[in-house]
Amino acid sequence: MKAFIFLMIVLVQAFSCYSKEAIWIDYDVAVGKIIRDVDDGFALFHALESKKLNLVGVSTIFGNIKNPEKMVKITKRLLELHDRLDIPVYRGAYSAQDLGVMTPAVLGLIEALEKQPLTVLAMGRLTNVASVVSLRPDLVSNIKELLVMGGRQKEYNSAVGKSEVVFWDANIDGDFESVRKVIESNVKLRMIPTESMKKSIITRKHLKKLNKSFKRHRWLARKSVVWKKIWQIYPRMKGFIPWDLFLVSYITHPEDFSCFEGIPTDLVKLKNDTTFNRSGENGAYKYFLTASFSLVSNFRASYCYDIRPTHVDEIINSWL
Ligand SMILES: [Ca+2]
Repeated sequence: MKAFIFLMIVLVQAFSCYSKEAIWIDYDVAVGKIIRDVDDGFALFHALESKKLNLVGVSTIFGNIKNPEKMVKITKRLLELHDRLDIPVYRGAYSAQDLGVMTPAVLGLIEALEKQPLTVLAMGRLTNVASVVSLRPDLVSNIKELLVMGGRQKEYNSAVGKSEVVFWDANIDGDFESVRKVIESNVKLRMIPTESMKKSIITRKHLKKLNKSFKRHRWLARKSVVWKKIWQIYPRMKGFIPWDLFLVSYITHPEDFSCFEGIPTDLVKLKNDTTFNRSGENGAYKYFLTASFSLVSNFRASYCYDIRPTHVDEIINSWL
């Protein structure tokens, strides 16, 4: 009888694992570091909180912090808070120069894709992912979909907040060569850009809720206070956009997103209208990852342009 019950438990666990969406997160987490974005932290939290997802692995990439090894440490802290240190974490590229280098992140993702199809969520520069599709093009078909935080429409100006900041697309601008490799791999690509997120912010109300919840939620709320204050000063908003969170929440709540499917997509030189000059001189022409039905391109992708206003409330409530 005991053996029968044990077998049933194993079968139920195996079934629940296979019925969940298998995902891989590649990110530049910085939550907990002073004056650094907390969004990758919110994304990992949602991946761990949701019962719909099976997080197969996590890899890190230069970006919010230069050293991806430090991000491995932060990730382990976040996994520990959820009692999920069983999930493997791999160090990725130190810079765009690592394109094509077999880092632990690249090897980890290759081995995971050899075992099963995965939805890959790219929340930082695309260097790790571009290395995988370059070194092992045979595995592109095992990437169910690649979600990227970035991109824009040709005709669209995505100014944010009362300061009307046009953010630079850090994940794209930080490594154009990798973006090019990814597009040319013909991977099934979905962009979740700033345009869709402009009204979806984490406010005091959300942090208060988290502060009344479990220890891990209180930790995240505490680490987000300074970041929220920065956004109040600039770009003058009541809260902050939790950018990367929406890659994970698209998988759990796709009905909340409005998207174009099969839209022509490419790296296109357009006039630089970003507020900061880090991605090229303002007014000069620079590359943007662009989606537009008026574009002539061999490549097609999906592009999400709006998120339901109640979405952030729903996601935070789903954790509690
Ligand atoms: Ca990120």
